[in-house]
Amino acid sequence: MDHLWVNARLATFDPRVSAPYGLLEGQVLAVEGARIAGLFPMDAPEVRAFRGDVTDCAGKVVTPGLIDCHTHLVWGGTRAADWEARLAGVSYTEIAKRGGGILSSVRATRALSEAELLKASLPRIHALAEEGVTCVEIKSGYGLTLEDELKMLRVARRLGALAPHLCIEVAPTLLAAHAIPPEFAGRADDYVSLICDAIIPAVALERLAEAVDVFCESIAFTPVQCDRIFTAARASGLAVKGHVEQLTNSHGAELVSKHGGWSADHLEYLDDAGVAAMAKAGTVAVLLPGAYYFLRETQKPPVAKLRAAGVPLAVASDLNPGTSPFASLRLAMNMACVLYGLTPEEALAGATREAAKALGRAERMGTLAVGKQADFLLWDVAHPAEIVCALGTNPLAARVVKGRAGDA
Ligand code: DI6
Ligand code: FE
Repeated sequence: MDHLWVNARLATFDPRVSAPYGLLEGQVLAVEGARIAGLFPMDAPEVRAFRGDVTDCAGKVVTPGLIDCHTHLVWGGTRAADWEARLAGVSYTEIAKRGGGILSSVRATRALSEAELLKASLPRIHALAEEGVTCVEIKSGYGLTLEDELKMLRVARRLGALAPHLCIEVAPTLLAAHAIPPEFAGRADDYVSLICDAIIPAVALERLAEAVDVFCESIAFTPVQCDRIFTAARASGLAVKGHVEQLTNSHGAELVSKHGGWSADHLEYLDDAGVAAMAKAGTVAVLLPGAYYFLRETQKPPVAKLRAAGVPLAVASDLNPGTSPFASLRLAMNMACVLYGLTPEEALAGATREAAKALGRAERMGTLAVGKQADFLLWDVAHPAEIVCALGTNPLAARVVKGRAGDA
């Protein structure tokens, strides 16, 4: 042990701790290098005998670092005009069919160099970090050519290498199957072949992504096409996940589960068979209430059924230029409570422990427990639920990543 964080109220989110939030009062968090080495009561002999660095948490609530397990935070351009059109009554689907929506972000993203794209993305990742995000998933999907998808993933990788001053881990995901690019209009299967035969192998070779995502939807890719993509992903050693049942039910969650996917995301139109398949496969449900809110959707994901079936519930921002244009995981957690009926404890678990599962990082992150990476946050709050409800101010007092403290 080389550093003790004393006088802490540890919201561990460790399922072995039965108190709400896994809360342990009056604790010492011991760090050795980049790992959590122990959790002790204040009067433990290990604490009394310790002669190294000590930080007094002064009774602050300490949580695991927040994990935003679903974002599209690298993009060019703006979709403000799309938003105006949607507010005036034009649907997301209609805008997409007119060549707007995702394809308008594709045009703007293709036009930017890697350096310009990095510059455009920096304020977004900074905003997430400032409110406590220590690990963020970033998808490609606004390039839709081999070169432009690789460009987006290289930007994601560079954003993750901005440590030590930013200190955020990036989990990159290939989402080449986000929309059918204009040059493949009417030839979607040919584009799927390009994804399977060229883009996935290139990304795997350069280790530019950990997982492959798809938009399985009436306005995007069919389950048969997504099945081909998942098969290619797994053959290249990549994990799979999917945007499924967001606007309609295509049985995408069953497909993701069949491939042992990390997560099925959105899920507004999920049916009972989808819930059962996810429960059986251990696939995480990633709830994205920001997109539900911005699309003024009225169909909610079947949260009660997912909970009853024991499907892990994660919460993410879905930060993207179209359907969820805000860089705040705290706001997404708040929406998960107000709009979807999660408890604040479930929302926080969804942005820590369950989000880690959705990124294949459950062994290393997501709870305060011995052996986990020492990513944790000190919050100036009297109750953990304040992290989720007290929006507009930032109660984050300190941020520790891999054992190293930075400014909040
Ligand atoms: N569903 C979403 O909510 C995002 N992608 C997706 O497949 C939206 C992306 C966008 O509109 O730019
Ligand atoms: Fe998304």
